[in-house]
Amino acid sequence: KTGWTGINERTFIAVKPDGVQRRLVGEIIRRFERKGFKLVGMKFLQASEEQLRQHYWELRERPFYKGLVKYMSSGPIVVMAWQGLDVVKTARKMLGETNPADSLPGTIRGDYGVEVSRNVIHGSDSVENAQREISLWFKEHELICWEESNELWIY
Ligand code: FUP
Repeated sequence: KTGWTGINERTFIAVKPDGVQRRLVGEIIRRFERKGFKLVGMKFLQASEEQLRQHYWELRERPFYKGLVKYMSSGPIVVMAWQGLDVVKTARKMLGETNPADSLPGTIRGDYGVEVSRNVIHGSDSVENAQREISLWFKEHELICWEESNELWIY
């Protein structure tokens, strides 16, 4: 578990099909970059229902589960792993509440969402779930541990 909390904490973020179709991918990446978090994994893919059933396993008894899996597999998504101090909790703040109607302006769902079932973005709700979700969506070699170069890029 060492290395997963503190400054090297990681969270799993996904731009949902509505977010991709509404061209919000760049805006979402921009917010995480400007906040200061580090991108350590990213893929564009159309997920299978099976993968989504695993991802949302904890919600399997909920009435919206079937529809959620269908919608999430209905089009491409962008899956990302972001790293930084307290990133799980901070990312949840940046996302807003599950229901966009309860989300303050300034949050991603507050600024871009309307409906709970089309809420633009997913973010892990705990460090444990972040670990589980990152290993569900990424192979080990797809996560890049990179450091800033001390080369000068501007002349
Ligand atoms: P969150 O952690 O904010 O993603 O919220 P949940 O894990 O409770 O729900 C997962 C997803 O299920 C939400 F992003 C949207 C969907 N959902 C509904 O469609 N209806 C609901 O009443 C609650 C959640």
